[in-house]
Amino acid sequence: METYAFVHFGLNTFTDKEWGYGDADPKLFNPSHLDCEQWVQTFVKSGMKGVILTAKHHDGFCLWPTQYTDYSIKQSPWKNGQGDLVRELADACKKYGIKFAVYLSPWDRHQAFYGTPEYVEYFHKQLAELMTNYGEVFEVWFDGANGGDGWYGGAKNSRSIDRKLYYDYPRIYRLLDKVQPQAIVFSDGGPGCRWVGNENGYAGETNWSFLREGEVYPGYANYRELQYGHADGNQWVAAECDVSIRPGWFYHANEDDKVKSVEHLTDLYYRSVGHNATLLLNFPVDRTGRINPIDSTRAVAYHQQILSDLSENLLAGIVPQGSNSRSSEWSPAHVSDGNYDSYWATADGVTSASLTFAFKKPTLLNRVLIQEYIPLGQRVKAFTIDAYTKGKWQTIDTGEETTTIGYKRILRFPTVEAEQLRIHFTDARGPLTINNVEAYFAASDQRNKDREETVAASVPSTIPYLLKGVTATETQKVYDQNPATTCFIKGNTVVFDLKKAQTISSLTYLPDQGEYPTGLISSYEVYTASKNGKPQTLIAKGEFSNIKSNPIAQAVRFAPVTTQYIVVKATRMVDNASRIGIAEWSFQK
Ligand code: FUL
Repeated sequence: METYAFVHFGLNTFTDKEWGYGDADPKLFNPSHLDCEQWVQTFVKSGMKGVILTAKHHDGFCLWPTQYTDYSIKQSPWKNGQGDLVRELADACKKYGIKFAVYLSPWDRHQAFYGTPEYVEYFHKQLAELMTNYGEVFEVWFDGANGGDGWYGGAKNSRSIDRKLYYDYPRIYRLLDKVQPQAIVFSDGGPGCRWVGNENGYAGETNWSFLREGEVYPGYANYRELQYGHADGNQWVAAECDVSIRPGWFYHANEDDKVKSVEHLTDLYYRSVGHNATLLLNFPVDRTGRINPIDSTRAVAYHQQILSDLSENLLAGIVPQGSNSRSSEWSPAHVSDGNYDSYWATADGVTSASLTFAFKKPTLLNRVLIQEYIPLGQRVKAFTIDAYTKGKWQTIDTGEETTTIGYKRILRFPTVEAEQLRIHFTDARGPLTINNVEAYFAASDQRNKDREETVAASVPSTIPYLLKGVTATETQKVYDQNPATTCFIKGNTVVFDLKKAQTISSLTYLPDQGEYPTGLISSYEVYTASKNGKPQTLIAKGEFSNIKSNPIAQAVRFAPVTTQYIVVKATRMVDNASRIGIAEWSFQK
């Protein structure tokens, strides 16, 4: 399906949170102009082939009138409690011809019995309800997050479950095989498709659609390897790149100026779809119940950009020369015949061969698209792209590892003028089966590889401060507006000296931005402090939700307080880290 949409919408939209604790009042859910057709029309215009809705997020609030809990839209003022959002979206999808799917959070911070066998029954029944009442779904999204803390019917404690066994997934798969056999099951390790190991929207340049069966589970420590897959895996679990068009998954008005740019989205397309993965682009529907115009405009413009980049296939109609062919039935002509089910194959044992396309006249190009015939598996391990210009062959430097291909690989490179183009497959797991090769000249040759880091990292400027017990050079790192520098502080407290008594009403924390960030605060308490850093009055207390998977800047707002000293206590650290890592920290009036 290449690209499809995600929608995060629910009580969090109205409480301005990323993870609800499970105690928010359902009456807060009251979109003024909810319009699922507006969502779907946006997706269609953005080239998306389907949509996945957060029917229930971690807070347990259900967007359909489930018969198994009252914690749902039934108790909201929206349509006087008579509405069914899942139905409205499913209907809109049918009307405009895209596919429909649901996200159902296994973790539920509302239910008192979360953690007991009774909850598992509840979860399975809810799934059955969604799977039998709303028509065909193309995917079922089981989120791997199980953060522990929650409201749990008022118990307000922390619960841990066995992530591998608790939810009884084998029984879920049996249900799905029966009622929705076509549905792809998403989770960290599949079995249908896998998380790509980041929430930034890209897969590795090397990306195998395999995992070693049974190895990956929610909470899997080496999750970053999911970007690449397992070269020696024995299970087909293609990568899906989930990313939000804004830093957060849910709508926050203060992110209106942080919607990803057209260049950024275009770049993500090349690094997801162009890296043998799918792109699952999230739209945080706003409080009116519509996709914000900033987001819809960007999404449509990004799609236009891709259409324009890849508009005229320069290889159409050129029959290439192959250095090997299994037989005439699998001739090289099949890679440019526009038919997905015909392909070029090499003879048994031939795992290295080339295809050469001769242009009628010297031709400018800067994109090459290659597809393997994946019904017969993913095979190519390495290749080069060579251009023949003015009497000699030269390998094009794509700036990427030219390793795997899979369903689709798209390479971008500085424009070359070529008389001939050669794809040299140098190594493969078996005979080559290539079904398509295309080449393009994209007029706008944008490559903004590091753009997402800058967008995610922008933190408002701060009123000046010193950090107690930390050198000036180290302190500098936390307010230099440079997300690449991180200050690490031993222990679990940080004391800020604002130099004089100041009135503040919010703070923003940007954690370490490294590829494997460390020192992430997941729960905090903020106090006014005495001169020597002793906590006095509690100002704010809460969690930095989802910080491990999506380490974006998070703001905390509180009643204005006037103080010179502030102490921040990390009451919980990701992976029980023994030091706090801060890329940026700021206080605002
Ligand atoms: C994560 C969740 O914790 C986030 O809130 C979001 O739903 C994202 C898509 O998956 O695991």
